[in-house]
Amino acid sequence: MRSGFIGVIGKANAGKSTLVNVLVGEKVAIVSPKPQTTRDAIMGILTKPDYQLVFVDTPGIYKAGSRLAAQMVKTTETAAKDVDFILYVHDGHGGVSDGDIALIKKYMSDGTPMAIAYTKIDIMPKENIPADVKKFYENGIDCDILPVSARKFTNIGKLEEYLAAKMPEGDKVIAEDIVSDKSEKFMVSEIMREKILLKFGQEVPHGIAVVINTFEKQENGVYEVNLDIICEKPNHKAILIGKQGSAIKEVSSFARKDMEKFLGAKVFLTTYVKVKEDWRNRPNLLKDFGYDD
Ligand SMILES: Nc1nc2c(ncn2[C@@H]2O[C@H](COP(=O)(O)OP(=O)(O)O)[C@@H](O)[C@H]2O)c(=O)[nH]1
Ligand SMILES: [Mg+2]
Repeated sequence: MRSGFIGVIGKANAGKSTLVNVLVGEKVAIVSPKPQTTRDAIMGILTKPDYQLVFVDTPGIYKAGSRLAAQMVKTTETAAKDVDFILYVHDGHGGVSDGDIALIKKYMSDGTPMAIAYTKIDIMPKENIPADVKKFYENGIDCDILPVSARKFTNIGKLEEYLAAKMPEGDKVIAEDIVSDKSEKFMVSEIMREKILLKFGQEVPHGIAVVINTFEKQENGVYEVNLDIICEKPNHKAILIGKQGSAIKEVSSFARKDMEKFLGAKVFLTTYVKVKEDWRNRPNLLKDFGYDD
């Protein structure tokens, strides 16, 4: 038996959470085209008869513009330290920049074994792959590079086998029926945030927090979920609610359906939109909203 922790690192939007979800085979982290979708380190656990892979999905690396963002970068740095292996996720369709090379070298220098998942190959010309691999090697990046597509499941099985072989010998550390370290309540709040990220334009989503007030399974099997959507500005609140509540109705309906799929039960969802100015820079509010240091 082999088992170990794999830190999943890379730039914002590279495709880290999508890759972890397909490897685990269940959604453990939300995904959107917007950077900074993942705010916490989330464990996704894959258990097979011969191995257990514990992926630590991270918020990723980007320029911190707020206290919350600084905390997220720190979460990523910490997660990169206490692992057996680093899977650096590189968005192949974005090419290879000097910044990419510098970042990868920085993680290589820590001494933790590392490989690169070169992802999103479904949306790029195949002939770019060898050229990029050459560029990595010529710049001193000599770790293994595995081209994959999380969306099309290309080489996902190969990546899984590769990682399993890299894990140290040892018994599994987590019970085999567990796929995430996060609670159902956490996932339900994340589903709400995901639907907001997917629905609204650039400005609103980053300043959103979702706070669950009630999360209860009733005797009839229906989950009662009552939550607050926190935004930063009164005009964001107006956008979130929409004309006669049309926007919040639509987004809540999508969220409810996904929550029902995730919980395997009916959900009775009520949502409120509240404004907390500049909450991403206020330590007390960050704590209240679950973004504890
Ligand atoms: N075409 C394509 N898109 C992908 C792939 N993996 C992720 N994406 C998209 O890239 C965006 C960012 O993905 P996400 O997993 O949230 O990135 P993260 O910030 O690194 O966790 C989302 O819109 C995903 O649907 C892939 O293999 N192929
Ligand atoms: Mg993510």
